[in-house]
Amino acid sequence: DTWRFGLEETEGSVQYAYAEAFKDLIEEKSDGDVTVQILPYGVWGSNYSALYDALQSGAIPISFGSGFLGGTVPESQLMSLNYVMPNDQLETAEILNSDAFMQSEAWQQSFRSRGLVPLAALPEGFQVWTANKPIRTPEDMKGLQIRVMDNSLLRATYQAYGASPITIAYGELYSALQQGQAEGNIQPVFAHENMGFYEVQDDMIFAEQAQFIGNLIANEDWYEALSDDQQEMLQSTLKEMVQKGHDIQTQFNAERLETIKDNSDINIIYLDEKERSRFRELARPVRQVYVDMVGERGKQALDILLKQVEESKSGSSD
Ligand code: 6CS
Repeated sequence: DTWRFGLEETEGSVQYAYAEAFKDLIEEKSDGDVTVQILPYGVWGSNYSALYDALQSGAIPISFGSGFLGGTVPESQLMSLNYVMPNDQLETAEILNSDAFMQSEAWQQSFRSRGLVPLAALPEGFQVWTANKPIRTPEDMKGLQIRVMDNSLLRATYQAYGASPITIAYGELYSALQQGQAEGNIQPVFAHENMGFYEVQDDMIFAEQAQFIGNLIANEDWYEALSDDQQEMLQSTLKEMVQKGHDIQTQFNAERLETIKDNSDINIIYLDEKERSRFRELARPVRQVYVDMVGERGKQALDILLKQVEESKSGSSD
């Protein structure tokens, strides 16, 4: 069997490194019966809707889906809420991949009702702002044309902060920033480096408002047609990948921050707790926006997540 695996990111990304480690494990465990074929962004195409369509049709039976997935699985915008997850990134990975959340009826049905199966969640690092001016307060963000992924919840979040969010395709973002069409950007550190975005931005701001979460998703018919042994092999691999995914993302983000510092004089700002609290307050009502937007099933998923976070060791970033 060949398992085609679609990525929203290019080579040199966290999704790519995750896919390589996943491929190694699956090919080894299957004794060569399964070959995993990695299809990065740009290889399958570059329009995310086309990737999610291929996932729904089964042409690409495994794929990541993240901030652009809201049109296909509205409930998936849960992963875009700010100041909800614990600040501890490994804990976030464990909560999102726990049976209590990942296997819950609410989360499973959100995807299954669209012919998909959520397999795992990959935190890819904190979402870090960039702009051509320092941002420490909502006033600093006022009217800023910051680029967000195509997702109503992110637009609502950044409007709540006072910005004027705009959506631009990932592949067109570098030139949009360079030409000033977009005035700010939100990415994990590795992506600011991997896509060169930092070259055309002056300030980089760590507000710890959210981690970037990639959803690993399978086509439902494809998944259900796997033998019991293959499903078990896949599920046990996903469990192993929780820690590995965390190791990959922390290493990538730390190394790429050094690369950015070495190659630019970008101004790096870490918001303190008091500064963060202003954004946190503004983000709070957006939880209700999520519930109003996606309805009861999404509310259930959010409630399960909040309960898990509450019970976690470090507590939420809220
Ligand atoms: O900003 C984006 O559109 C993309 N950024 C990353 C880091 N992964 C996929 C996502 O679509």
